[in-house]
Amino acid sequence: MTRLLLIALFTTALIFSTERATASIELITNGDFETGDFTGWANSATGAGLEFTINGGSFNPTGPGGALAPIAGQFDAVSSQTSSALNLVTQIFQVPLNITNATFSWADRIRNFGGQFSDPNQEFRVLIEDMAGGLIQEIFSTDPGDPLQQVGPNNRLFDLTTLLQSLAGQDIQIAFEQQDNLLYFNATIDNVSLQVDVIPEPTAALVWVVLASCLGGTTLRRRFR
Ligand SMILES: [Ca+2]
Ligand SMILES: [Ca+2]
Repeated sequence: MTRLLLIALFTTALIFSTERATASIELITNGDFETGDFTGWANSATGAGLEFTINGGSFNPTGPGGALAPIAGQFDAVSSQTSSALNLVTQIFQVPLNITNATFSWADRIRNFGGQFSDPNQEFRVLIEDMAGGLIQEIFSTDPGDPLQQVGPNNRLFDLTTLLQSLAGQDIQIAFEQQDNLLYFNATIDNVSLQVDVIPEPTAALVWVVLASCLGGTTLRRRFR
């Protein structure tokens, strides 16, 4: 009877661990901006930046851009300015332990009325940064020669598994930055997602506890024989 119970416990633990091994976590809050505001994000600007603005389809940025429907759902976020500027939205998160897969994705529109892209003064870029704003890795950026009007929406997807594994347990941030000093530049973002698969910490511990119980039970039975 005891043996059956132990086998049942161990089997349950194995099944439990297998199921939990595929746990998937979304690290970004309000990545689709469907709250209608910047909940979860920090939104700021320097110079003549007007920050990113929530767009429900009628936001008409300064310059020739004009209003566009949201990329997805009811809202997206659009950068604008009256002159040389840096507009940025950032979000902080803690990198989980035991990541087996990490996929970073978003959708954007890029509208550059400055005649050219130039790094970094007329550029849209997406960065992984430390908490002080120091660059850890550039994930994406426009480059000189790119098409000036990329209304898309452009769906971007990057595998960050190796990068995030190297940052396990740390607080870091993602940053969407639009900088300009040539002429008007509108960057639009939506559907920001950082999906990670992790092996939850308790799983391994649970298996070991049940294993120890099994071994302990066997030893006790042997002593009573
Ligand atoms: Ca949206
Ligand atoms: Ca660049």
